[in-house]
Order: sequence, then structure tokens, then C-alpha cells
Amino acid sequence: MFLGLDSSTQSLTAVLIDPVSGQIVYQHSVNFGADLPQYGAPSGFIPGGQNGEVHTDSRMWLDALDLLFSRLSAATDLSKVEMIAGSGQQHGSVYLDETLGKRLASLDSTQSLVSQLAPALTRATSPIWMDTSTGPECAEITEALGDSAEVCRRTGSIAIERFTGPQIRRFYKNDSAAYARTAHIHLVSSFIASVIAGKSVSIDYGDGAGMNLLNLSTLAWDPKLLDATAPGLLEKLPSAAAATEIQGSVSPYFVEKFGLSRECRCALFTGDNPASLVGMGATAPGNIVISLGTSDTFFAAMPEAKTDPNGFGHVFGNPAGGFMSLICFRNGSLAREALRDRLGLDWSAFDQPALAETREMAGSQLMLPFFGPEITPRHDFTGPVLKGSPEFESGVQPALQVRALLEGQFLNMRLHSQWMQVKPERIRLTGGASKNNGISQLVADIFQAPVERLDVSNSAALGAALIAAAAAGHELAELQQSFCMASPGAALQPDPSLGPIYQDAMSRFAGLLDNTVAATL
Ligand code: ADP
Ligand code: XUL
Repeated sequence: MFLGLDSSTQSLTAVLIDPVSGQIVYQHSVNFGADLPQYGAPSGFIPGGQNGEVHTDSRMWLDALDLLFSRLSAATDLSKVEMIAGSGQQHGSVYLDETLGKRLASLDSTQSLVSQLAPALTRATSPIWMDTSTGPECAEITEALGDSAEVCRRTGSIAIERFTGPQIRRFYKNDSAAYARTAHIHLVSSFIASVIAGKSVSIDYGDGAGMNLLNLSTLAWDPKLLDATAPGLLEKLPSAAAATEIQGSVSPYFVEKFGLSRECRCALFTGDNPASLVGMGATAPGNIVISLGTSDTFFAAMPEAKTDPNGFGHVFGNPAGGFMSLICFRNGSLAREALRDRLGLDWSAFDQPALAETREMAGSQLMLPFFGPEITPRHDFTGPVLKGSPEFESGVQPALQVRALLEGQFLNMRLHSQWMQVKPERIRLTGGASKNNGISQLVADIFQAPVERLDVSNSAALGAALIAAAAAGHELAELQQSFCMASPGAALQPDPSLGPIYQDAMSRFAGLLDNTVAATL
């Protein structure tokens, strides 16, 4: 059996798979808010941060590991696990002193992880991906490199507030003594992997690319970005490596305490998005994953590291080799909910009658679907912008408003993923809104590609379990065939007659966006 772990914002999840039967044997989550209330983080982070700061108590992740493994060992036979891999929320970082190696190598299974490892922390809390406090540091890093295009060319993303490099720079500027005491800077993923492996392990290319520090051409830390970020940084970072690289055996702590086998080995941990690409069965180019969650994300495998000339999209390593893109849209379900509530509808009314009865009007009325600031495109919108018939613009036709909002969201997604130059052969749709038939059909029509909906609830942890099996020699493509297939006949086919209509609508949408942004600059 193979174990995949995912340490996300709100929970730590385990998925245990048996590659021979093609079955998930067991899955379980520790919820940080509910299971570890002593950390005061009901949604996985410390509420009330100032100036865009969003941090988490790093010790919470250690207690979550002990709790998860104690529950796993009570529910399953962990001695059958051959290999462990995992993933973590991206960009978050953990800061530790020079005692880390010794502490990891001599963990006492009669004590807790937190009591033995917390004394090594040089920064009490970890900045996580929701943090937006590093605007000045992003500007300084960009300035040192010349311009944003240069940062993007090297690392696959412009300098981004939540990315680890700018976060490290802020720590160095605000507390240089603690920075100087720091001997190891880990990502959430590599920190947890290090605990499990009993030694400080590498950062994988998938998660490493979310730091504004990894050079995508050399797959090594970029000297110019290291210099622009903080002094002496190279010595504090683990090396970068492929996710499937085996790190050795699991720490004796987990053998003695939870009954893992001494032969059980560990692969590297990656970011939750790269792991989801694996868990959604989309590591080969041509497959697109669209996740319609709180925010919407669009990700896809890319054979080579092309970058977004506009700087909105990101490039990460693909755990199966090559690269992947990730584009995030802030106004996802939040915007759909805002319109739903404004019109007093429920989700089923989005499909029937709203979308059904406005079919003839496809692509005719345009909405810039932003109820607040957006990151793709990066602009402080203050509300949606409507362009069409006078009735539509006056907002009196609820059904047409729904259609225009959803069309606007997916036209915006199609427009801002064009830089990848990938023709989607198949879209795998996931996230809360993928349950909606009308929304799912609209995705097929706008992208002119079949849409499959996968019933995979823990795609990152499943992806991690598949990475573990692949590291042990199983064929990833075969694993994905067994674990990540849509039910037969479940694909929604695009209506080809809508192809030219949405092509034209996308050009008009782009024009409206350009004019609106220009008018408010
Ligand atoms: P998260 O990003 O928090 O993991 P989920 O992927 O679980 O989010 O999606 C949750 C969101 O899905 C809810 O906030 C809700 O807006 C949306 N949602 C749930 N059911 C439907 C539906 N039938 N139609 C449209 N949206 C839905
Ligand atoms: C990606 C990002 C988020 C986190 C969530 O850039 O910030 O998707 O990985 O866990």
C-alpha cells in the first residue's frame, strides 16, 4: 500500500491506496480548527493579522501529524505501507535553527513531535499563501532583477506577495537576528517530509517553483534572486529535486510509535496543486483541470516552461516531469454567490431556468464578472461591468444576468489561458460548482472541449499517494487509469454551433476589459 498526505490550509488528509486492486483503502482528515482548537485557528490560520499578514502556528502541523498517524494506526495496518509521499499548501514557510538535523535524527517515540521540534523554530509562526503583506519586498526584488518580466522569465512568475522569496525577505528585514539564527528554511511540504524522513530533505520542483527563487531553466536556486531576497540564503535552503526522488526510510519515530515498517520509504513532498494535477489524472498535456471552488483555478500540464507575458499565470514543476501552469481567479464562487444572493435565486435556478431559457442569447450580452478586486487580470474592480442591450444593462433580466456572469467567468478564463498555447482535448472539472450541470455544460461550450467530472474529493492527497506508488516503480499512467477515471458516458460534449459565437464573444470581452481597465487607471 502507498500513503499520500496533504497538509492543506484547513486540514491534514491521508489517502491510503492499493495499486493492485485500484482502490482507495482508507482516507481520513484531521481538521485543524475542530481537532486542534488550542491553536486558535478555526480556518487553519491565525485570524486578525495586520497589514495583510496571514500566519499559522507552525507547531499545529506537528500536532496534526501525531494525531493523524495515531488515528491511522488505529484504523489500518500501517506496516503494509511501502512508500509515503505528500503535498502541502504552497508558498508557506517554516524557519528552523541548526539543531534541526540532530533533533530529527534522534526523535524519541515516547515524546510528541511538537515537544522535540518546536525548540528549533526561529520564527514562531509561518506565513502562508493567503498573506499579502510583502508588496514592498516584491517591488525590491523586481527592482534588483530589472523588471517583472525578468523575474517571470527566470522563475515562471512575477514577484508575488504570497510567494516564499518575498516572505523570506520580509522576515530578514523585520527580524534580522532571528533570520541569522535560521539554518533551514522549509516549505510546508518539505518540512513535513523532513519530519517523516527523520532528516532535512529537498524541496521538489513543483512546490519550489512557488518561491520566486527556483530558476526553471536550470532547476536550481537562482543566484541573482537569492541575492535580491536575503543574504546567505543559499546555505539555508535545501536542494531542489524531483518529487519522485526517494529520500530513504521513514524515521524510526513512526515505526516505533505507529507501526510503520522499517522498510517503508519516503519520496519527496510537492505542492498541493502539482499533487492535484496527478490526482486528477491530468499530468499529460492536453488535459486541463478547472476547479470551481471558493476561487476558481485553471491548471494544466505543459511540455516546456512557457511563461505568461502578462504575469498573471504561474509555472510550477509537474511531478510527472515537465511543467504545469496554474492560473487563479479570485472572483470564483464568491462572485457566483454574490449574484445568486442579489437575485434571490438558488443554485438549481442557475441551471433551470436561467441558463436553459437564455440559450438563444449565448454570447450576446457581456459582463466583466468581478464583484471585487481580481488577480487575473490584476485590477481593483469595484463591481461587475455590463455591456449589451439597454434592458440587460439596466439589470432587469435575472436569467440573462446569470448567463452573462458565467459566460464572463469562462471567457475570462479562456482569454487568460491563451498564453499556454495548449488546445484543451479534455477538461476535468472539480470543486463545488462542478456539481451544477448548466455551469459544466457552459464550460464545455466556451472551451469547445468535452468536460468530465471526477468524483475525487481529496485530489491532492490521492495525487501524493500515486506519486508514492510511482516512486516505487508503478507506472503513473496506469495508476491514473485506475484511480482517476470519469464514469463511462459521463462526459459533457460541447455544442459545435456555439464555437464561432464564443470566439467572437471572447474578442468583444477582451475589448471591453481593455477599455474598462484603461478608463480606471
Ligand atoms: P473550496 O475552494 O473552499 O474547497 P469547494 O470546491 O468545496 O470550495 O466549493 C465550494 C463552493 O461551491 C461553495 O462556496 C458554493 O459557492 C459552490 N457550490 C456548491 N454547490 C453548487 C452548485 N450546485 N452550483 C454552483 N455552485 C455551487
Ligand atoms: C497557489 C496557492 C494556493 C495554495 C492553496 O498558488 O496559493 O492554491 O496552494 O493551498
